[in-house]
Amino acid sequence: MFLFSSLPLLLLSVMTACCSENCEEVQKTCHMITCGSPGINGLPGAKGEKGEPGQGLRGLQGPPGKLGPAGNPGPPGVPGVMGPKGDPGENSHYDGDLPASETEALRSELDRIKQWLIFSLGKKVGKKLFFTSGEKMPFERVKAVCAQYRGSVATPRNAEENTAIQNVAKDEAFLGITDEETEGQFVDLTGRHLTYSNWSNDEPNNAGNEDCVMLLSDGKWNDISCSVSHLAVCEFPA
Ligand code: FUC
Ligand code: CA
Repeated sequence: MFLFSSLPLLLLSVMTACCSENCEEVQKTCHMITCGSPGINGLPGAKGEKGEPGQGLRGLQGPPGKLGPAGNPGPPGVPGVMGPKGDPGENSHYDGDLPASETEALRSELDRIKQWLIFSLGKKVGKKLFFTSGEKMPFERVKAVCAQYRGSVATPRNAEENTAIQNVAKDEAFLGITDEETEGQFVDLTGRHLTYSNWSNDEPNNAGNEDCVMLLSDGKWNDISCSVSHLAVCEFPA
């Protein structure tokens, strides 16, 4: 009795175990046979061709990359325009009066410098200093050079000055004396008549038109052409 009533259940269990895999054919006939173990999987098929790009939305743009290295310095720029004038400095109220002690110190220092110059280069006679640049040039140029240094062409007013110029020059030198204005009337460069002269014998002779005067090596004077070149000797206030 138990065997008969359990038979359908037993059959159903066998069918379920056997038909849990694939095939309908087997399913159809399975209740008639005893099922074996599942087969081994076959080899993978050939790789298919690459598909078309998908239709999905693009992703969001990523964050900016890291800052790159600094570039090389550029060429210098053009100079800027000049700025406006600055404010007056702290000494703008200086009234020009140095303390007496400083004035005296400056005067003393200037005197020392003058003494060095006279000692090494020039001669001092009374209130005059005589210097030479050591260059020879025509008379017009001598006048220009002496004026450039705020002096004038050496013009002896007495024997002592004449000797001083002779010692500074040690060569033939122009004097600040001419008769360019009136032939035979020798004057200084301010136009004043001479109160001292030291002409060599038979001079001035205006040989071939001579309007300038040179100091000879012996200290005597000779009238000569203004266009020849002689040593420039200048005089300055001491
Ligand atoms: C004498 C001078 C002239 C010139 C000539 C060579 O006649 O008077 O100035 O130096 O010599
Ligand atoms: Ca002469």
